[in-house]
This record gives sequence, structure tokens and C-alpha cells, in this order.
Amino acid sequence: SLSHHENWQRMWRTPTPKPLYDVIIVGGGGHGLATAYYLAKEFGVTNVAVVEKGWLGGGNTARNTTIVRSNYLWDESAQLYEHAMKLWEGLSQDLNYNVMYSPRGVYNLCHTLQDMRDAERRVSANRLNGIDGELLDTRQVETEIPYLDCSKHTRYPIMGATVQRRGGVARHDAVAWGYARGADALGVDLLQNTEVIGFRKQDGVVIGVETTKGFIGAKRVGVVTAGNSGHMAKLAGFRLPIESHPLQALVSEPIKPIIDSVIMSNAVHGYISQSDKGDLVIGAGIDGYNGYGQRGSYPTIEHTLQAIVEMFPVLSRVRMNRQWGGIVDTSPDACPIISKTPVPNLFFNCGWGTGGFKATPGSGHVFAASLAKGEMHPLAKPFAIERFHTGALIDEHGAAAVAH
Ligand code: FAD
Ligand code: PYC
Repeated sequence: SLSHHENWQRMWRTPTPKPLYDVIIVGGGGHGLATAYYLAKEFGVTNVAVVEKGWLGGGNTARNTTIVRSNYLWDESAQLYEHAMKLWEGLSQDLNYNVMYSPRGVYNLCHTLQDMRDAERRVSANRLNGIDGELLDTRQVETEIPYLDCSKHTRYPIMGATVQRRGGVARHDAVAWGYARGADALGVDLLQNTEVIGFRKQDGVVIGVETTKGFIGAKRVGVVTAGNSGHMAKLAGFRLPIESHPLQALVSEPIKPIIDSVIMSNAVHGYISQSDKGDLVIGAGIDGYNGYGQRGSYPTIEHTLQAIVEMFPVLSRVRMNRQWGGIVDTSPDACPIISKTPVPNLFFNCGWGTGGFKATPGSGHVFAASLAKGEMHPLAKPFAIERFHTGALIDEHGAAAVAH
């Protein structure tokens, strides 16, 4: 049937690199593409290139499980993720491209009294920041999530949950493609199959990138290479407090609609939603070792599925269709690094760990503002590299909801 689909319009050009750009973005994932889009649209900087070693959106953007929420504990991160959430709410209209943002509600289950205390604290903190959040008891959870085992006979009985009803999912590929199409239309050059292999400096200041296709000059460079950030910093001559770990996900065969929200449990440690196609979309925490291979190990898959079956015994006979891994860059406080670097005119945006998809629009927006002005956006300032020297850490391990 595809033979009848002729003369499709190209979504973006395949340009020849110019010798000099005002800004080069390294990494054509969602964050890099969003940065380029907002640079051109909001800040009038159109002489921009996105340099991507593979294909656009083929990294973690393609591999994530698309959970969107903003219920982080501390003011700094709550405000950053809520900035993203507000952009999600109008993104399809802004891009004129359906990113399928679906605010179907994200539940975080509580299995112990300490879980309940933490949940109450986080919901209260969220509300003080103007972010929606509710604390539910077992009976309410049972009513809202019909197939969840809320009986007293499980290993870790469910005592309650938080729910952020504006949270949900969005279509990962569409996010990358929508931003790419929008950026290209505004004049941004999207350079695929072009790997950055070094940074050229003059008197210690970055003046461009060495790539597999030659040198490309730039007045400012923004690096947004989730999973490879430590390596990129090494190429630039400094170290980041970042580890690269595999993070896996899997989907089942398509089944009839059974789960109409997103359900996450830190304690039994697994999460689940159902795609519009009917696949159950499943994941858990990182694999413990460091590495760059985009695959994970079997014990993590087994542990993840044990957690899912514990929460939803009704799913025990469902067959899994596909499993894959991405490489996430984790920081000591489970928060991103959005920062200037020791190299003038070189900026990094990384360390989103297991949770950066939800931040894509906000991250792109604040990074674009920072690159356009040469000064960090106020929402980005608390996430500077210096916090690992000053001790002003923002510990979001609890709200990360996926162990890392
Ligand atoms: P990427 O999409 O990885 O983009 C980085 C790009 O940089 C890649 O395309 C890569 O090819 C390119 N690159 C690397 N090195 C170079 C180089 N030298 N030269 C040029 N280009 C280079 N987050 C959530 O919020 N919700 C979730 O439900 C969620 N689930 C996840 C599930 C899994 C299995 C995984 C792996 C991650 C998940 N995440 C989730 C995290 C999320 O995917 C990431 O934080 C986010 O996608 C990072 O976006 P990015 O655009 O920075 O990264
Ligand atoms: O950050 O919500 C999240 C998340 C879910 C799965 C992976 N990350």
C-alpha cells in the first residue's frame, strides 16, 4: 500500500554545512532539536546547526517510555519541570504537529508508612509550587485503577498513591520530528550522520567543532548528548560528575485497553502504561554497571516483570514483544547540569538521567535562552556545574521515581 504514497513532502532539508554558525548544537535528540527551534523562534537566532552523529531522535528520545509529569520535590526542579509541562500543554498547536500529549494521570504508589509520609510531603511541596497533586488512600486507588491488586495479601500491600492528573504521556518520535520540522522551517541546518570528534579552541575559547565531515566554526556551542556527555566533556578538556548507565524498557503484544493512566511503584520498582496501539509499555531502574552499549542485562528484565506481575497479576500470561536499552547520564543528585563550562562559549545540557523526556520543551527553551544571551536563564542557574563544588545539591532521587 505504501507504493501509492508518492511525492511525500520532505520534513526537513539535508543541507551542506556552512563554514560558520552563530550557534552549533551537538546532539539531535529532543532536547537539542527543541533548543534549535526555540533559538530560532523565540530568540531570532537562525544561523544555527544541529550536528547529530546518527539520525535525528534516534538516541534516548526514541527509546524512552514517554512519561511526562512535573511533581518534583524541590522548588528549583519543580519550577523547571513545570515550565516544561506548560509548554507540553500547547506544544501540538505551537509546532502545528500532533505530539499526542495525553494528560491521562501519573500515579506513584505507596507501599509503606514511610512512602505515605514522603508522598504527603511531595504533594504538599508541589501544591506550594502551584503544581497539581493529590494523595489517595487504598480504596481510591482501587477505584481509579481497576486491575491493580490492592488486596492485603500482596508482599507489599498498597497503602495509597499520589496522582498528578496533568501528567501522562506524549509521542516520543513526534516530539523530535515536530521540533526538527519547525527548526528547519525557520532556517536551522540539521546535519545528520555527522559525529563531533573534538572541539577547536583559540586562546582557550571554543571556536567550533571537529566532525567526521570536517571542521565547522561556531561562535557558541551547546552540547546536548545524553549518554555521551562524560565523553564529550573529556574531548573538551574537563570532567563531569556523570555516569553513563543502560536503562531498559519493554513492550508487550498489543492487547485491548486495560490501563488508562501511568502507574509507577518505587518500592516493588516497576512502571507501566498502555500505548494507543495496545502495547503495555514497561520499565524500571537502570542497570547498575557503567557502559555505552545500548542494551541491558537479563536480571533487570526479570526484576521488572516480577514487579509488574506483583502489581497486576492479571498480566502474568501476557507475552512481551520487544525489549531495548538506552544510555542515560546520571548525576549525583539526580538532577540535570545546564551550565556554562570551564571553556568559554561552550555550554552543556546533560545529566537528565532516567527522566529527561518530560523536560524536553522546558530544557530546550531555557537552554536556547542561555545560548542566545550568553548568560544562563534564571530557571537553569541552580543547575550549574558549580553546585558540585559549593554543595548546593538538589536531591531529587525520591521524585526521580526510577532508581538511579
Ligand atoms: P538523546 O535523545 O539521547 O539525544 C542525544 C543525541 O546526541 C543522540 O541522538 C546522539 O546520537 C547524539 N550524540 C551523542 N554523541 C554525539 C557526538 N559525538 N556527535 C554528534 N551527536 C552525538 N524520561 C522521561 O521523562 N520519562 C520517561 O518515561 C523516560 N523513560 C525512559 C526509558 C528509557 C528506556 C530510557 C533509555 C530513557 C528514559 N527517559 C525518560 C529519559 C529520557 O529518554 C532522556 O532523559 C531524554 O530523552 C534525553 O534527551 P536528549 O535529547 O538529551 O537525548
Ligand atoms: O522520569 O517519570 C520518569 C520516568 C519514568 C520512566 C523512566 N523515567
